[in-house]
Amino acid sequence: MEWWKDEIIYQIYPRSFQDSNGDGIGDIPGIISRLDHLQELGVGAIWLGPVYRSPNADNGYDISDYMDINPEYGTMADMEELIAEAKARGIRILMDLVINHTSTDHHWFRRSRDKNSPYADYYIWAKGDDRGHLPNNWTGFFGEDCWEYDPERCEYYLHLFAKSQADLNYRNPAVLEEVKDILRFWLDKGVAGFRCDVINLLWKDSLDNGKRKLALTGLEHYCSLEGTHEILRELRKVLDEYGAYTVGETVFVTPETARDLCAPERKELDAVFSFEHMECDQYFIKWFKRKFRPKVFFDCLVKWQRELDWNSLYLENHDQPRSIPRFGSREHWKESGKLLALLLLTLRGTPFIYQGQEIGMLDFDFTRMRQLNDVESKNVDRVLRRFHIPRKLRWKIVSRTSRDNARTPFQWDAGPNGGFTTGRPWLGVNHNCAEINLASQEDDPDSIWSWYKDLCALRKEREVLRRGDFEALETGDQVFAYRRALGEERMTVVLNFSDRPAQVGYTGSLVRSNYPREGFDGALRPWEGVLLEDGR
Ligand code: ISL
Ligand code: CA
Repeated sequence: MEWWKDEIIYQIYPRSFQDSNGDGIGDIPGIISRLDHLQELGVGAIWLGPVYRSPNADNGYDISDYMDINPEYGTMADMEELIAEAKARGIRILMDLVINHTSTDHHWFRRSRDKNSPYADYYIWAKGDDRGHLPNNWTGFFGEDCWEYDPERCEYYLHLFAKSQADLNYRNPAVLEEVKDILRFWLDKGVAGFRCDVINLLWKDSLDNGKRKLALTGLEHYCSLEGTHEILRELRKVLDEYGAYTVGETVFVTPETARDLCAPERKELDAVFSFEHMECDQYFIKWFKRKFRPKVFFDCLVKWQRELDWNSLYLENHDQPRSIPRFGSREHWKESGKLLALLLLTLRGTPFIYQGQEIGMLDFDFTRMRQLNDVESKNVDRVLRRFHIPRKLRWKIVSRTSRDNARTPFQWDAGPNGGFTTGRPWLGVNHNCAEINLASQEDDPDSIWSWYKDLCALRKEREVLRRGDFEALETGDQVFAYRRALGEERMTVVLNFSDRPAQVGYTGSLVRSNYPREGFDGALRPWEGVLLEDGR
């Protein structure tokens, strides 16, 4: 039935959505209490960040029990209630499937330390050489090397992410069977599918040295390899028994490699999250920022629209800074927030809205390293310190890219802690919460929130916005224009990504503008976006 071609998906970062018991940590009962918000927005599914048992070295992306709930977030009964309450509102739940690695607290890992245990080969163990060198020269995603010595087993284990996230060994067929059990466990509980964490890294072809690079040396030995495709096809058989949906988080994919992961006939994933449009303001990795150039961004979006028949769409998630200061303008907060919404909700694909995006939340406004929680930020700061980078520059690099930018608690109202908690929040609430919060936008028909609601409803109403073909009309230094077409229906989107006005030649009857206006005469104000209709 391909419901994901008609629905919008909302991403919840559980730790920061809504606290229900005053311990400062968002939780499942908190999410249940806010389901009406999501129903009002008009979303058809939730991608729920990891809520499994976890020591939280990487906020749940380090799982110690896949079939249990982190007590900080609630109980299994709470989780079952969430699934049922969401269903009652027509909202599906997608779980976050983190199977490239487990926490080193997982009982598989603890027992894997013993070479004679049945779990001995669940992870990627290797010996260093005689001179005490690491097994190879690979470097990990969080800026450090990716081998850790285990004194009990007297070997190193591979961790592409944090030290306590040990990579699973998919050469061992037992591991894949375990994963199938995890899938069945959650699908039997009624979840509708999974967002699959770094899913194109599962298969490592060898542990040979990699080509030396500034970052991620070794990538060619584990990124999007045939072994991974085989695993995905195996898992798909289980998923198909339930008609489940999967979107894979896939790093370093091109349209070609993405197609191999999600073209329908290959029976692997239903969609991927590609990163290319998130990389237009950086050199190779995110620590090296460059100026955002709209044209590069537009061309990238167009390329992906053209090359894949269907894919996921997103401008924000829990790993990326907020989109308004990045692709829009703080000075034109409301207009550019609405413009980005218009973009997200009129492209072809499944739109994902990240919590807080619908009210225009901005990057965190911390001033000191110790206010940050993100394991990645801390690692990178440590690495930069090792290279004697001065504190001020370190802070500049880390603060602009820290994943905590988008992880601050949801700003529900202007009360203490933005209505997120009555206690002390686990991560600071942005100081702008008196101005930017849901309550202040709810009764305002001109707010970012009202605009999101309106566009979600419009997309529901107009099939051309969901299923229509995409055709690029213009990718300029400032203006992006494209058309959606289905049968006789035509809709044109014209977006001005600039503080300066623009003049364009597109015509049609005005359906929406993020400024008050009657008809459309081709003159766009700063950060104005219009949706036009013709040929109906
Ligand atoms: O943050 C990143 C890009 O800006 C990446 O390096 C990120 O770590 C990568 O995209 C993988 O992300 C996923 O897996 C990680 C976890 O920390 C992230 O939160 C998750 O989205 C390890 O499980
Ligand atoms: Ca709580």
